[in-house]
Amino acid sequence: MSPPPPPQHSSTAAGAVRHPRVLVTGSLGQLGSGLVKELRSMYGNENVVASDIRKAPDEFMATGPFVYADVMNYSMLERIVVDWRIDWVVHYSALLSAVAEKNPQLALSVNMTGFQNVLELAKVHRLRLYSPSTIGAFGPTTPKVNTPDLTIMRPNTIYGITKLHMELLGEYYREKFGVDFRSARYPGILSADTPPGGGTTDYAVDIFHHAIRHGHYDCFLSKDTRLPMMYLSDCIKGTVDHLTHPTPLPQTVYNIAAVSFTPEELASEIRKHLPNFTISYPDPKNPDFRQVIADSWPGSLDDSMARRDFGWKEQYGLQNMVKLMLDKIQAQVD
Ligand code: AKB
Repeated sequence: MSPPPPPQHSSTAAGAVRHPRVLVTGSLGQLGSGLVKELRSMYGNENVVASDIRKAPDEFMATGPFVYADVMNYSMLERIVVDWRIDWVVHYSALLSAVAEKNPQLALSVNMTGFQNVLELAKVHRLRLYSPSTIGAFGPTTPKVNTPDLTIMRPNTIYGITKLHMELLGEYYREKFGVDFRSARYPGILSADTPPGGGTTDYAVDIFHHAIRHGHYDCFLSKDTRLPMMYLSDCIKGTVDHLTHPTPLPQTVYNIAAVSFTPEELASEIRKHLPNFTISYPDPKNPDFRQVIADSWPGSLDDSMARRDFGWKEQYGLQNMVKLMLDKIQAQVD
């Protein structure tokens, strides 16, 4: 690995400011690539080190540093933190709900050991650490409507269990060791450019590709499964605002959400643009394994604390999000 260039500075009325150096793990995933782009535009390409265990596409290599980082390997991570003089880590490496449920052992390693490693590094090297949680951290006994930040949390999926472990351990390190740990519970994220990676909410992205390419979608969830969702650019903005908030926030973990809908409501909105679009659902007697996961999650979140504490506010609701998704995917096909 070549040595990093000197830190980038920018001038302000008060003098020179050194930008934070940020390491993003899992940066080739649905969220990571957008966040890396945004942070590079804010802090300079050299100050944002993207990492993953796969080869990066050319645009990553062209705009800034990219390193191999196996989050299960503590000393490898520590070397990156030291060599690149990292100040903040955004930890995106994780197995999502559906993939985790198929491979619980791997989910325990990646989601729990990986998080424990970055948390310990944050303690030792005084790093700010942002790692997202999820609606999956709730469970079947959680109140389903307008679910608050603090409520019953008894997840029954391996994904949810690993994310609740993350929330609690991060909070413990914050209180016990003063680690600046921040987290938000993400809903399902929709984006046209980067595919989601094995979640239960992935139907809400797949549906657009199928609608445009085939005019039909075989949905794996039932027509009335209501889940909280958000457009990617809102998620990135909310994450950046949370990550960069200058003063300590009263809570460690916040709900953030934008819109809630069912597959049938999404299909109806798509039909306003593509009147011939059709959708089919599984036989209720033979549900997909992801139905059980979705049924254990809230249908809507109360995110008023995030709105109050770091100004969280979405730009996209169902109508403008559907239009944007269709326009973007249509442009990819043309
Ligand atoms: C998933 O479906 O697993 C994720 C999530 C809601 O955390 N998108």
